[in-house]
Amino acid sequence: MSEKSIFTRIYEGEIPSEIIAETDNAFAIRDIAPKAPVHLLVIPKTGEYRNVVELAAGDPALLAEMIGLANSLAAEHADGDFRLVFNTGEGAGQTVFHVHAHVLAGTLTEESLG
Ligand code: DGP
Repeated sequence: MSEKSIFTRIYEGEIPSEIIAETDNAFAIRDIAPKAPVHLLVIPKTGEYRNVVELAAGDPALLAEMIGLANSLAAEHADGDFRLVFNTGEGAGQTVFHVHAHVLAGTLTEESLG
């Protein structure tokens, strides 16, 4: 069995981080290194999908649930507009291989796109 991801450890309470919202199958935290005024992560509660391509093929309803949660968060924490980023693969900057969406809102900078 593969090791638990950092996000599973956060969801299970092993690593402290405030869960700011959740749905049946996904939860949200603040990114530890924000790249925009609002920078949240929307994460499935289980880590079986490594990236968004695997998630879209394996459980499209969960992907839709994550997008719905991102939309609610953007309405609550910003003016409702948001950018959704799924880094996919090391070459694209993915560091945690438990699929997650970056929800970026507020005034975006060049850095927030990188
Ligand atoms: P990515 O590069 O797409 O795999 O993004 C992983 C993000 O996870 C990165 O922006 C930083 C964030 N992150 C990593 N460890 C922690 C943590 O322990 N707590 C929180 N809140 N965020 C974390």
